[in-house]
Amino acid sequence: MNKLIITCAISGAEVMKEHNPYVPYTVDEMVREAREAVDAGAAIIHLHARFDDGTPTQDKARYETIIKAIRKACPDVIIQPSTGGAVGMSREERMQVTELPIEMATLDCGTLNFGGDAIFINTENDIKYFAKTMKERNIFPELECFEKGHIDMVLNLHKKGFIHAPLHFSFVLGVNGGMRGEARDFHFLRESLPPSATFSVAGIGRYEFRLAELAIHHGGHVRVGLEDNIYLEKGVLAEGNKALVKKVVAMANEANRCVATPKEARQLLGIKEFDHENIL
Ligand code: KMH
Ligand code: ZN
Repeated sequence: MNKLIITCAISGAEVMKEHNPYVPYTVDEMVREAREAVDAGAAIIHLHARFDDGTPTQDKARYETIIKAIRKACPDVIIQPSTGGAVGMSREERMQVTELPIEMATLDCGTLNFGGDAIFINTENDIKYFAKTMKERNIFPELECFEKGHIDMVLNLHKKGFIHAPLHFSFVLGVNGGMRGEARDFHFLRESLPPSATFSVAGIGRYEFRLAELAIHHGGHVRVGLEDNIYLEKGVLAEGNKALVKKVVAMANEANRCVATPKEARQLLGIKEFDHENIL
């Protein structure tokens, strides 16, 4: 089977140290969490910037500082900043990070309830704007889909020429207000993709490792990290992102599926060879 790409979502925008003390806020903490995740087997670091007090930010300068520091510690890793940011941010605010020379970023493909009165807004025009801007800036989008309608939106926009191949999807399942991450949900989404597409799963909370298991056995890729889940197992807090990555690596070993290096991940996804001179 193809090699397994492990993404680690080290920080998120909503999870706080009160939930798990390993959630990184400062630049040094971001570097620690990224380096340990990469050493454990992650090829991609999904990143939300924070200020030192934990406030989520899409501030370009803050991202630049964090990315440069991570790059120094992990020279080859794929760094994938979020353009989702935090609920309530404007699209201009969210897109600031794409003004930096980055190779990959998330592109959220639909609106959803996010609990209580919070709505994570991604209109069709937002998606077109994000896709166009990323294309112009040579940034490879990971297509975040929280339910089946988001996949259909991507396929429609792809057909109309707004989103270009290679199509790499991330099924983010188990968000309050989105689709659950049961086996039948996973298979329904996976079977809805064109054969040339690649996909990863990001299970929220208790879905993290259940979905990882399914993806490992069906040729998909896996995202884990404190953004999505703070527990190693029921009632046991993960001692950092590395613990979550190590658990997926053990699952992959058990299934005889090799883990991809960042270089191999670029080849599997169809991202250009890493250009150390021109990419942060
Ligand atoms: N924090 C969520 C509102 C992404 O990174 O692109 C959005 C999110 C998705 O986490
Ligand atoms: Zn995110």
